[in-house]
Amino acid sequence: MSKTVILRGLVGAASAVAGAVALLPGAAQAAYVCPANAFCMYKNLNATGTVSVQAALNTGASGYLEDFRNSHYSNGESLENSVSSVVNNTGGFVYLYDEWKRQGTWVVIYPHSGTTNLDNATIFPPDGNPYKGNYNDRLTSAWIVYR
Ligand SMILES: [Ca+2]
Repeated sequence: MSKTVILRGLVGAASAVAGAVALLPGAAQAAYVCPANAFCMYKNLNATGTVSVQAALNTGASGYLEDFRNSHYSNGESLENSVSSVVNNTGGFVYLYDEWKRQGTWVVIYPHSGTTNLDNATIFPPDGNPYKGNYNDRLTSAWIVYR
């Protein structure tokens, strides 16, 4: 390999590193703000961390996601068993489930309710009375319903 080729390679690598750094969010960068009329799911509490704004839950009409294994955050990670907070800026009721296909226990997120952390939620069992519990990192399906 000639000296010229090696130098070109080094310059290319340096440019790639500079480009990657420019794309990385800064540590102090504000969390993604969920837009008006949108429903957003966040990996961390208090509407922080990587975010997911799923098309099926953001049409302005009722819709659902049956299996979070097929859905992802903006950084590419799976939603399955990892959502910690949600923001509901829509006029719909959002039902969040801990099993696929809207099965198992569920949590209700009321219309225009802003940020909800799932670590201290009111959980509804399929039968019996609702209770307070930890729903953090448990979501696997969701349903938005406009009444
Ligand atoms: Ca989480």
